[in-house]
Amino acid sequence: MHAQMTEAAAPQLHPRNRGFVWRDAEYQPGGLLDAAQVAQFNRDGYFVLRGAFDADTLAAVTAAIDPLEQAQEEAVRAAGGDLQLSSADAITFTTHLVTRSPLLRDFACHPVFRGLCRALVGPHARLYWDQSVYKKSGKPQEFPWHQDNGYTFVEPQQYLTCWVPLVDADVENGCPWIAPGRHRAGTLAHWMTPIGLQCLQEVPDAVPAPAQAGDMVVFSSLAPHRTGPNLRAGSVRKAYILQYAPDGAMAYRDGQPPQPLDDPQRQFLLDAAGP
Ligand SMILES: O=C(O)CCC(=O)C(=O)O
Repeated sequence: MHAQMTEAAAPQLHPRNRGFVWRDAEYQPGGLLDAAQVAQFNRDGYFVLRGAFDADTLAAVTAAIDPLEQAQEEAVRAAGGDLQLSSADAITFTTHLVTRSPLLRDFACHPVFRGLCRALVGPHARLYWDQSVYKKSGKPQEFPWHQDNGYTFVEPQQYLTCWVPLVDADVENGCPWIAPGRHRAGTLAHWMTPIGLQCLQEVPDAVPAPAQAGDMVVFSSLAPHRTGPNLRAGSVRKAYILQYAPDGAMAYRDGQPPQPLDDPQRQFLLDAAGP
C-alpha cells in the first residue's frame, strides 16, 4: 500500500497520475451489456447488473468462502483484534481465494465475467485480485472513500471491479456508495486512516448502490466508493470482489521495479482459463 500520509484538503491527483484521459467503453451490439449500462459506466463510473447469478451458484460460492473467511476471522482475533484492514467483529478481508478453491477459480471465469471483460476491459483480461469482504454488525465500521487504484497504482489505471453481494445489500447493512463521475480524472491522491486509505471527505452527490444477492455492482477501478457500516444487528453482509485488468497491466510500488500482474496461480488470463 502506498499513500500520502497527510490529509488532502481538496482532491488532488495521485503523483503517478499524469496526463490521464478516460477511455470510454463502446457499446457492442449482441454483447452482455445494453447501451444504457455502458453509458452509465462511462458517465458515472458504475452500474448495477441485475440477475447476474442464480441462487445455486451463489450458494456454492458462499459455501466455498465461508470457511476461509472463518479462518481469517480467527487469525484476526489471534493477532489481537486487528490485522491489516481486518478488524474482529467488524470487517474481514480474505484475499486470493481462487488459489484455495477450485470452485472459486471456476467462478472467476464465469461467462458473466467474460462478457463484462469483453465489454469493458478488452479481449485479453486477467483476474488481477479477488477477496471476500464480510461486514459484521458487532462493531459497525464504514470502509472509507477510496479508489481501488489508490491502493496499488496500476497502469493502465482503468480496470474493472466486480462487487458481488452474497446476501442482499442495502444502505442499512453496508452496500457500496459511489461518487459518480470522479473516475474520469484518473487516480486521486489517498491518505492513510486507521480503517483504510481515503481520497474524498464530503461527497454531497454520493449515490448508494443497493444490490440483491444475484446482482453485481460493476465499477471502474477509478470510481471512488465507500461502504457504510452494517447496522443490522446479528447479520453479516457478505461480498466477493473480483477485479479484472487488461493483459500487460503493471503494478507500480514505490522503490520497486514495475511488476506484471501475471501470477499464474491467481492472475490467470480469463480467455485461457476455466470452462
Ligand atoms: O465490501 C466492502 O465493504 C468494501 C470493499 C471495498 O470497497 C474494496 O474492497 O475496495
